[in-house]
Amino acid sequence: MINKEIARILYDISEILKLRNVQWKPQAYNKAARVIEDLEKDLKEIYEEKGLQGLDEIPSIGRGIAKKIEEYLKTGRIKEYEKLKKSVPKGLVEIMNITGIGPKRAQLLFKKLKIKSIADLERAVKNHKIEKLERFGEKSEKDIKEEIEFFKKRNKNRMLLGDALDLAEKITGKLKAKKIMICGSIRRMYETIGDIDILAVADENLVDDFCKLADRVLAKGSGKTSIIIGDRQIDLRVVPREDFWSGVHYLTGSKDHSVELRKIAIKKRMKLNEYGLFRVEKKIERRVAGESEEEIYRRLGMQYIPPELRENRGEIEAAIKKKIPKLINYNDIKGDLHIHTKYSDGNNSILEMVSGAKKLGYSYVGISDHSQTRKIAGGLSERDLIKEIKEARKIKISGIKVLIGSEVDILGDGSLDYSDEVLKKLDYAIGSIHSGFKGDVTKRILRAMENKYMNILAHPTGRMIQSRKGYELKFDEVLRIAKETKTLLEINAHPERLDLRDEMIKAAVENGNKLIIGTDAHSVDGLRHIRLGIGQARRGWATRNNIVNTLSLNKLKKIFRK
Ligand code: DGT
Ligand code: CA
Ligand code: CA
Ligand code: ZN
Repeated sequence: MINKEIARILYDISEILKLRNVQWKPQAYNKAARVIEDLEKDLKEIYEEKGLQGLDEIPSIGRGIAKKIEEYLKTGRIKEYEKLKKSVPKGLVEIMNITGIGPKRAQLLFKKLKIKSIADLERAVKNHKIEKLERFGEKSEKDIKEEIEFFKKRNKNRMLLGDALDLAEKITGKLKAKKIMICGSIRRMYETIGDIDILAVADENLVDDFCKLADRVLAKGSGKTSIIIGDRQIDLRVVPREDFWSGVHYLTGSKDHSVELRKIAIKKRMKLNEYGLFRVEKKIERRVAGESEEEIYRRLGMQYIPPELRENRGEIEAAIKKKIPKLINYNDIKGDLHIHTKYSDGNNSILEMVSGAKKLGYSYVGISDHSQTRKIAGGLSERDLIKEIKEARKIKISGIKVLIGSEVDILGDGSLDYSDEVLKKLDYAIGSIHSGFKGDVTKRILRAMENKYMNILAHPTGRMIQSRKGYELKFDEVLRIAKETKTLLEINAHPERLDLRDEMIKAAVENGNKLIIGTDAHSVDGLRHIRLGIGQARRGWATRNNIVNTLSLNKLKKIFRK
């Protein structure tokens, strides 16, 4: 998790530099932070293997930032960062966590109202000081109030699913066990994770090896061992072989799901616990299931329920009626169409991204860089887009077809950020809302979907799991018009987005909308997050039929024609 720590510092540096009106550098730090976040390999490992050179070779990381990373790895701190932190009131960086407050507004609030913490800001809102400020006004004050509430509510102690899954796999990858499984909320692909739960049938040194990975051992025992890595807790439970699957079932939860199953077991004169399903007769218990999870559900008189559905949200009733659909599988995706390259704000070339997609076994891949209005993300002018199209059309790699699309901003009036003349040259267009969250976004989206060149609505709600609530949306309307105009709704698989979220996916599926899963990858490493999107699709009861990028390219192209 050292990557996460370092990325956070680089983000911080970027914010402070922005506050100090430094040009360009903030973007460089921001970009470096993002690359590091996406990186699969540990910076420490890279440094141990190849030294400073190794860090320098990471795309978007220049010598200067590489040296800072080295300093952190060696000393646990970055001097310049410590200095920078002292150069601005600490709270200013803090209040920039509130959506809608950037460096300019933060400075203004500090100058006019001496605001230097979120608490100060809250007080000012309460006393209606903000609405009187020039460049703010009543509406601003109300928005800030809402965003502060959102900021306070979000539980910063939970990890993003993507981070937790990476960490959990890193841990299990280093352990030797007869059987081992990541359970709990990760196995259910829940969007945020409290702690990591691992179940194993032990080999000799398992528990000791596990403890060696720890920064701190909380409890060590033959049954359950808990450790801390970074600021994260990982629980390892060890069970005898015959209890493995009943243990996996118990530890996968959710608790609500298990409690409901237990009630059903009792009605059938049975008992369900972490050791299996037992028939109770004259006080004698006999295990009737526990060899597999399938068996447990079968013996309870219901269909198997995949982990992603185990939230006690109607899945048990459905399983009794044999109404659990065949969910989309993790290997069903044939291509990823939401991909950024160096042309806009990505870190790899078109060729590198295409090769990366091929490695994942895809049969097609689509490039979708940002459009001209989105300048801070390196959005392409029409001329540059045409250049990109030309370059992409030249790429020929056997076994994978390259499509060229664009992630086009939906402008304030609902029009798209490129002329039809240019849109016509693309294989497909993704429409996105990136600004103007406070206006009537529904109206903009509806109008954009009427445009026959817009095939996909990206990250439909605009939320970021731990930092942004997203815009207000009349989702029913969006579903209706999307269906009517044959616009696909995206399940954005970026670890911070997961947008649409599970419940909305379910609503879309029930309404008969077509969906597409895209990673929004900004680097080759980012492509692997597709599984997070598939997990959300499964949590939303989606089958292969609901997700268009399970189709062959020919069939997909037919869907693109509006
Ligand atoms: P988290 O860690 O907050 O993201 O969520 P979980 O679901 O991983 O919850 P956690 O770590 O507290 O517990 C792991 C699993 O253990 C949980 O999914 C189901 C099971 N479990 C925990 N407490 C109970 C309980 O009181 N009753 C039952 N039946 N199962 C429990
Ligand atoms: Ca857990
Ligand atoms: Ca736990
Ligand atoms: Zn994107």
